[in-house]
Amino acid sequence: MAESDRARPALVRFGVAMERELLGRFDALLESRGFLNRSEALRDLVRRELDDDAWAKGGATVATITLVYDHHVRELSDRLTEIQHDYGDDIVSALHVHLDHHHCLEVIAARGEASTLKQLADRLIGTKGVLSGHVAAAVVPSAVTARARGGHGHG
Ligand code: NI
Repeated sequence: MAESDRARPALVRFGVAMERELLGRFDALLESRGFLNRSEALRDLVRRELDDDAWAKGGATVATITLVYDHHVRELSDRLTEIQHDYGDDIVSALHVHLDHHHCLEVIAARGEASTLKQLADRLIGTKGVLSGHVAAAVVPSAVTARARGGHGHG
């Protein structure tokens, strides 16, 4: 038995009734997105809904915040750094890429309460001069967001 098979949680089957026309549109969507089957596509949809729900309600989440900005805008880099220092306990890591002479890309990884991470994201993305901002959040088991951060090995 392969390692991945052993780690996979048990699946429960259930029937879904759907209008034929709706199902046809769903099938077309999952084909265009490269899903292997309806179950895989449904699981993906459900996970995304749960992520959005936790993000909306303030549950424990991990999130990446992506920013693109022009570092020549006066004091913008300083302001973004200052905001990140206010959330030092929640930010796990930050990646900074100098895209060209003007533009910087920053990807910030954070974990904690969704309400706190949302506030952080809103402040960063809302800072004047930020050209593009995006948040991707995911629900994780509570152990992952706990303050005691042991980490784990891969392989
Ligand atoms: Ni830069």
